[in-house]
Amino acid sequence: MPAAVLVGAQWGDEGKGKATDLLGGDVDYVVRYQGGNNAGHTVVIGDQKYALHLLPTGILSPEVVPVIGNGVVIDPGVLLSEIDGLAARGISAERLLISANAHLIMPHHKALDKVTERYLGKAKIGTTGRGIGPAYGDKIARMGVRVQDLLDPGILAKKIEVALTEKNQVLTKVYNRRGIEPEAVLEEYLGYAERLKPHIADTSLVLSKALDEDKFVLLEGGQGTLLDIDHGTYPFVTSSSPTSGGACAGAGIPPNRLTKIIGILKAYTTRVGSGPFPTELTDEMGDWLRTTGGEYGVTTGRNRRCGWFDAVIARYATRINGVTDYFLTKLDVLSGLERIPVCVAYEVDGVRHDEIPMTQTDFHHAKPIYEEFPGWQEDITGAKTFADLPPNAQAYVRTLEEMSGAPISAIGVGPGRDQTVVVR
Ligand code: 2SA
Ligand code: GDP
Ligand code: MG
Repeated sequence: MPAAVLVGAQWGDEGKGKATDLLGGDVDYVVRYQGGNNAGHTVVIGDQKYALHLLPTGILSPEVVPVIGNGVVIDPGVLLSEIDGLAARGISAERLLISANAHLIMPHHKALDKVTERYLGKAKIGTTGRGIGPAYGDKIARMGVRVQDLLDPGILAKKIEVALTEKNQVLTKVYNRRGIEPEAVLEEYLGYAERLKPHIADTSLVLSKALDEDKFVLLEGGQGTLLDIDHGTYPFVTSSSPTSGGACAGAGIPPNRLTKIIGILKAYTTRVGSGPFPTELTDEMGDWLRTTGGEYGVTTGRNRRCGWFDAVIARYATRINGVTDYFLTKLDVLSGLERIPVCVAYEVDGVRHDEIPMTQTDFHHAKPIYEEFPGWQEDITGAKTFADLPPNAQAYVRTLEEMSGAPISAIGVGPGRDQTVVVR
């Protein structure tokens, strides 16, 4: 049976949480494959709103097994408080499986994330400050602490000791901060181990068996294509691979299991944190999109930067991820505009670019070339079918589909579970 990937096509916050939740009824496993509690996925069910950070969105569907894959970096304290928060609202995390190979975010990762951002000053990345980059850095440098180390107190103690011998030098000598006591960290993490033990599993094996048994596995990406460590706007990216290619490595399943790549595409563009953003609107129009679309960080509460739809980026996302279907979200936010500009190409120092420029230097100088499309005045939040949408909204969707190069199969017309128009 198939595995499907759900991936953000822009800079994150496209509405992946809602999209995963919608598919939840049909799937057996929902797997996070990268990132950590930098992610913020909002799901609205009736009058209840859930903001998930580390737990897969599948946690909200009782028949789904939620899985945290090996590619994720886990802050165990945050994970347990998220589990407790949901338990207080009557949602059980008993089914949760956590890969033994996933890496742990340690106190020094959070300290270093904050201090390095301060050190960069105006050149900062604008991270979420959750220790994501330093945790992945240690993973790649083979200095990481993994979930399975929680099961072996001797190894855990040694790994913490080795890591802090180096990191305390950096914290105290380079950044003039207080060092971190290894004994206190060990005690804290052994406490987490007790509670997390029943969830730890060989999740690659579990998923492989599930696929052999004809179960449906949904791989849920965090962040988005342009925040990918390789394919995003480096260095203004996150430290993992949200793109579909990263899904297999981060979940431990082979590429030939994937049958569907669902891209989540917002009807306009947002970005949170630093870095190039050609269609950004720094005027009242940008403020209007932020207010109307509720564009504030789910994890940090930061204002999201807002701008028009960028078809160059959508085409790029189609290509990099191999998108088979798009879910276009937040079309309702654009209701009421006279005309809607769409970026169709860039101009860089007098030269037209139909693709993202090869160098970041050029991308920083990219100016959008716009085409304008007529807007619609009707409220579309109650639309149930494509035919319910005003002609200009239908034409806007068809235009984005053509420019993106992959079919738009569903359209979001509001945050609620039932506010979705299925096109095909
Ligand atoms: P990090 O913390 O190392 O991953 O930050 C590196 C860059 O990645 C961006 N990033 C995000 N962008 C959009 N949404 C994210 N999740 C939250 C949300 C963000 C929030 O859902 O709203 O609350 O601020 C997310 N996570 C990481 C980040 O802004 C940096 O540009
Ligand atoms: P994610 O990180 O991709 O899961 O997205 P976020 O949850 O960070 O941000 C998306 C926001 O848009 C959330 O507040 C959702 O409730 C909301 N949302 C999702 N789809 C729609 C839609 O079609 N219309 C409207 N108005 N809001 C939506
Ligand atoms: Mg988000």
